Amino acid sequence: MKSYTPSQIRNVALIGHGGSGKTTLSEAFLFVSGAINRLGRVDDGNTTSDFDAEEMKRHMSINLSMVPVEWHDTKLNVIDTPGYADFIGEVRAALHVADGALMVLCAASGVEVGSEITWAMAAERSLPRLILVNRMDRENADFERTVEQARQILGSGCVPLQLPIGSASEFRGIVDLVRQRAYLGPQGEEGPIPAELESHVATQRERLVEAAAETDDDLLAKYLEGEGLSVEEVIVGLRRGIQAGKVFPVLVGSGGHCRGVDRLMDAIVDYVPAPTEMPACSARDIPSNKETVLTPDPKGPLAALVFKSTADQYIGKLTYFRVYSGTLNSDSHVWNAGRGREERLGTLHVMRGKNQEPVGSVGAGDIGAVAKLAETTTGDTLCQRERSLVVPAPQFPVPNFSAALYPRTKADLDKMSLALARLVEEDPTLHISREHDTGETLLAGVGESHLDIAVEKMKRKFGVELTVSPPKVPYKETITVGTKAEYKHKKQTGGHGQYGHVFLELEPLPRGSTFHFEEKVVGGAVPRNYIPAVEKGVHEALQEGVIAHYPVVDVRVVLYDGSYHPVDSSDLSFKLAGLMAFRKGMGQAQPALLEPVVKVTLVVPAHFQGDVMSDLNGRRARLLGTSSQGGTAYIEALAPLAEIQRYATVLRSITQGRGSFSLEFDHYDEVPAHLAQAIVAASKQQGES
Ligand SMILES: Nc1nc2c(ncn2[C@@H]2O[C@H](COP(=O)(O)OP(=O)(O)O)[C@@H](O)[C@H]2O)c(=O)[nH]1
Ligand SMILES: [Mg+2]
Repeated sequence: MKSYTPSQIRNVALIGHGGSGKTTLSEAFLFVSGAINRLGRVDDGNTTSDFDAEEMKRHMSINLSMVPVEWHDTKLNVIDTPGYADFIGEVRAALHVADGALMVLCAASGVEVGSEITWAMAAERSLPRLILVNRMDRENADFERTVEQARQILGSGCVPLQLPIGSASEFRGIVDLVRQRAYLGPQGEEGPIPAELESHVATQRERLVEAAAETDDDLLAKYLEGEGLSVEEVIVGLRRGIQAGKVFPVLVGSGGHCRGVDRLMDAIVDYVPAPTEMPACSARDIPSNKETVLTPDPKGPLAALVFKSTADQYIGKLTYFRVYSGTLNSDSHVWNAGRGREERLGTLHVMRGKNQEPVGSVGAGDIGAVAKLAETTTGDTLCQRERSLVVPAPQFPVPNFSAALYPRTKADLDKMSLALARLVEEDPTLHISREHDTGETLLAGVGESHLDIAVEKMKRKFGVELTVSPPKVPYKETITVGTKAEYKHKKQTGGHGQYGHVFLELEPLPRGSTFHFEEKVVGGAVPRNYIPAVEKGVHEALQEGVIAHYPVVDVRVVLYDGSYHPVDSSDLSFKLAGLMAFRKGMGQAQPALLEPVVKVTLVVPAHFQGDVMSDLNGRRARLLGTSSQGGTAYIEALAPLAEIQRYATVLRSITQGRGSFSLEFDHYDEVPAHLAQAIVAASKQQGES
């Protein structure tokens, strides 16, 4: 691949709902630009972008992938992204390093949930956005309807830059409203605008010119005076509007049939800003801890941000980076500023799907990859040791759908933790934790399919087979009234006997106070040296309560009396006496089951608020507060963990994927009696099996 200056580069992410045709479009880019001579199909599992085994199997994108396209004198670093909600982390990463986004809409389905969500993510980063009304060849394709929807939902700045000629099976070509030319047939041959479209073209062009004029006072004055704007002026005006996030030009085409694809690539060149036109990237200078701005100067100080890492069983770890300033060279030493470590780089590559093309260097504004870095992971910055810089990292969604993992065999157990570590390194939206009370290894992800795919990956990539189940709820037990209990441990076998005798007082403590042990023994009824043994025994008893073997919390235990035997007493005897006395006492003290209660913080579109709250009601939740702002409702509630374990799936279905939430442990609370019985029964059954 040729080398390109920063002003010849366009970093553009394809975003949109799953199935809108992004991957097919990226394949069409390669085909039309002459990079490949055979057009792969998603359904045949042979596209450049969906190269991962899981993607090929499922016929959908799961990971972001790089599809660089050389178009005339420009390099388009197209980043194809998945559209399904579970893989939203990949979209985040792609948008973080893109200078513009191309929203792909299906002409038949219009604006869908995935379109809205990814659009909002691009808006959050104030990225310039173009829209493609794609799959225009499909039955029920409707350009006007889709544009109207886009104006309603995505913003009034959506304005057609092109018009389709015909639709569905009659879709023949496109009209470029700026240049007022038609492009027809598979080759996009230039021709006159069909007569029946002329008046429509005129009105739509007026709208476009107006949008262009509104971006600049001089242009607007000229426009209002009735002077026509030149093609150049319209382009300049539109560019300005697009960069300011006020104008979103709408194009049309069919990626599957390669229609309109050449004009679309022209539009990307014309309207997506080059790295040199983007607001300067701010970075932190480590020694001075001050913010500094980076310009995309290949001769500037090096700053390259890692936005994606993959683990491949053959090539090992692969690290994708975008250079914001300076030039990264093959076979060089760089500094990982955040970790304070040196990295040795081997050969740098330009990735196209899974294909690597070795390059000597990757300059400012461009994107590349390098294999086998030892110290660096997603979010890290590579720089020069003498100029330690950190570029802000992408923020990934916090995973809140968990499953417990069980290795199938001993061999799987041995390999499991290393493989999980690599899996998590590849995907920052996966988290591994160990739940202390239940002893389970938990894998948290964005949703159910996300975890399913992670588990399949563990098998395919790392040869580790896992069984997955919903996590056990870490219940606890406590007492609800005070009581006293006595226990005498006495055994007379031949030789040395055993003797330990204690009186304990048990008292409930407020939630969250765990356990207190005190002794108030008078007159040496229990000699000093045996008291630690009694405490140890009580401690042991706390590990498994009398209701269902869950740990016991929130009790105060006072050792207040007892007796001993000068020969037969020992630590062991007193420990056993403490343990048994506690168990006995707990049985008397109206023991209760406690469950974890979490704080749920929700952000949902206001019109779903009622449905969300009534569902929460059914989950024994307690509302803490609600507020709303600009069509968005914010809800805070407390809910038992047991009711909320699969909430990611639930909320998605209630809000059609538009709601989000986070969970945070809050406190333990008593399980209502009618539910406790079922939990005890289940735990007994588990103990027996
Ligand atoms: N008719 C038609 N089908 C298309 C077009 N583009 C993609 N498809 C089909 O739509 C489905 C989803 O396409 P894909 O590229 O995977 O969409 P993505 O999820 O946005 O990447 C596949 O079955 C494609 O063959 C198109 O322009 N026209
Ligand atoms: Mg795709």
